[in-house]
Amino acid sequence: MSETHIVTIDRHIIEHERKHPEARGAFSNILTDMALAAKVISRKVNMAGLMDILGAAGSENVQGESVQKLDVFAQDAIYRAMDHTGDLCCMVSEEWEDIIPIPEKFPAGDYVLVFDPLDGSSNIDVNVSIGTVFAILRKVSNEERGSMADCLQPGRKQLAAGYVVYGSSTMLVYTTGNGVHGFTLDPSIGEFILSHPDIRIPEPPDRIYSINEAYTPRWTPGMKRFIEHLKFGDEESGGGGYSSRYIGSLVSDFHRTLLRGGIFLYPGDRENPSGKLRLLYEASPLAMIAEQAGGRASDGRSNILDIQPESLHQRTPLFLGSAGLVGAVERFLSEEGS
Ligand code: P6P
Repeated sequence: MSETHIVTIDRHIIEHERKHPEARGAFSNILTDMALAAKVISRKVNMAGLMDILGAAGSENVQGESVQKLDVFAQDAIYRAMDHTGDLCCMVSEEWEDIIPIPEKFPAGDYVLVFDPLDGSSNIDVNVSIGTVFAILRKVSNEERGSMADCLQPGRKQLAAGYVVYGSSTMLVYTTGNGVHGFTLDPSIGEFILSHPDIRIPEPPDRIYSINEAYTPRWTPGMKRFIEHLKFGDEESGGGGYSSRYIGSLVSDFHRTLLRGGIFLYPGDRENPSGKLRLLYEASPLAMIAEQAGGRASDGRSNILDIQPESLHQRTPLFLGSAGLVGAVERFLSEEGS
């Protein structure tokens, strides 16, 4: 008889909720609703290649339905899974400039959902994996329908964080602070099945670094020295012999880093000192997952999870992955002239 058990994400969430006697179920409902939205998005993303046949974005498909851009579709799918449940007081999305309110006709709850509905959507046209990133915060204000203070919380305050990677298979990976767990979608039964329990970033990590080297001319001296160290440094100092892997899709590059180890880097540079990636709904959720899996996340000086957000869409440099490598890049950047 096989030793592996069949555990759906819904069952896993319930079992983890039992570890928190104070939990009232709303928190678990949000995770369950996120898994539902992920199934809806996965189905659409996997049809992306047929958009031209079924109707490209902005046109009508053969059924006469207007076809949405996939990131708008993903935004809408998450919103409609969450707006009526009474679990959230408000939401923050990469696709929406301001705080997203819960409609007055629905009850408001005690949690905030922050998310990037479909990161890397420009990769869809070339069939490269893309992803959804999310985190759940507890409301801290007395505002029934949430406030900026409820949204602008440091990553340490996240109760849960997760991502969905729409790749050769669709996987949902999440943490509630008790380890990192990965689920693979079986589309034939519409269930996310536990496939990667208790994910830990391997030690020693694979010698992989992930950065867009087209920006080398804009890097600080310390950044240049670190990449040179990975390529040509001596073994004793932990350098040399690294391979470069860069998909250009954050969730995919992070998913590989989580499972194989190594480091993902999106530094600030002379033109964009804060880099490109967003703190609230990209860096902080992935930082919680990395730390729960034994890794680290930094902006080059501070742990990502300790950064107090000042605005909803603020950007941050991001160094993410094996703790030893994140510590090493911090040392190189702190040296004179970096
Ligand atoms: P660059 C995709 O557009 C994205 O937001 C992330 O998914 C990815 O990590 C990054 O941008 C890639 O940026 O500047 O290397 O093209």
